Amino acid sequence: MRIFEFIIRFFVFVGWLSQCMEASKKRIDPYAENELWDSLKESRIQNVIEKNENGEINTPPTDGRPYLKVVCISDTHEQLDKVEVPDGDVLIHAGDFTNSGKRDELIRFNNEMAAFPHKYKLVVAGNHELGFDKKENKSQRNANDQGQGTDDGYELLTNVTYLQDQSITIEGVHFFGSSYHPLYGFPFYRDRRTEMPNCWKAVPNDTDVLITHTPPLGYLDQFGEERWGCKDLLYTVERIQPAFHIFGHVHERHGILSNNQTTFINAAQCSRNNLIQTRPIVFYIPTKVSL
Ligand SMILES: *[C@@H]1O[C@H](CO)[C@@H](O)[C@H](O)[C@H]1NC(C)=O
Ligand SMILES: *[C@@H]1O[C@H](CO)[C@@H](O)[C@H](O)[C@H]1NC(C)=O
Ligand SMILES: *[C@@H]1O[C@H](CO)[C@@H](O)[C@H](O)[C@H]1NC(C)=O
Ligand SMILES: *[C@@H]1O[C@H](CO)[C@@H](O)[C@H](O)[C@H]1NC(C)=O
Ligand SMILES: [Mn+2]
Repeated sequence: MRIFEFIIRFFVFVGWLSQCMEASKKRIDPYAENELWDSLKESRIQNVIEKNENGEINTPPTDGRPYLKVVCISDTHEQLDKVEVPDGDVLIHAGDFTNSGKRDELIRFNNEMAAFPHKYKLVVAGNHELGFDKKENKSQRNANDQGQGTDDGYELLTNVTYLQDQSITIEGVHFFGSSYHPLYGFPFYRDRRTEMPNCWKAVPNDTDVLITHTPPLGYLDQFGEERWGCKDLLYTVERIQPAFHIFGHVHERHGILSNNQTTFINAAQCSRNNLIQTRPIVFYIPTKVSL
């Protein structure tokens, strides 16, 4: 009897041990730029901006100037139907609308987007849109994701404006969208040291609203003990000073910060375990077209 109990306990122990070892294999980015941020943050402004019950973070111009109402969402992970999307002029999705870029999910997303009343629908891909990155080195893809996704899946997104290193001007307001990020094992991953510094050179200097999947370093980018944000993106935003920078990617950092030049919006809708838990973020921006 005793021996039997011992054997059971032994196997329970072995099971626990192997679980611990599995957890410790969790990939930590050896090039995460936490220490760099520690040295930068002293000289950076980070004011927390609140949203009201309608998700709005500012008000339309009060002097009668025309404006766009822009609604921001990100990281809906195949649950866009569970998000209450306010009406507006522009709807922005900053990536991760699927879990693995499945064809059926892309078609569903396209149809769901078509049903929204917004005149303009701007979409960038996230790291979960497998097959969207023509330059991906697929041998580096995470084991679970090998062979998944839809090559050139963005071609199915016929009811939205898909932006991959591209601009669109809406009533004089310049939008630019891009998907690169430094989280390895996924599409649009680029090496922090050798590739990331070149990734943002295409961002036009006159961008008013920048849309990326990743946050910039230090702004709503902390995942556990790692900072997933990109330092070169931070430098680019600080140089260009767009009025708004929209992103997602780090689910648990949904929120809004301002450095008094740019308003940073992490519009992720999902929780860490991929369930919808937040609401869209809304801002108003004056148009540059005189009537
Ligand atoms: C959405 O896309 C589908 C497939 O391309 C197309 O048949 C449909 O007409 C589009 N819907 C709208 C509202 O544009
Ligand atoms: C793709 O990744 C593999 C594994 O890291 C590497 O050996 C190979 O050189 C890479 N290919 C290219 C074209 O960079
Ligand atoms: C932005 O301005 C800089 C400095 O004038 C210039 O070198 C760069 O080419 C511009 N970038 C773009 C994308 O136009
Ligand atoms: C940034 O803006 C806030 C709120 O308007 C203001 O209190 C603060 O003094 C500003 N900081 C700088 C350095 O301009
Ligand atoms: Mn995501």
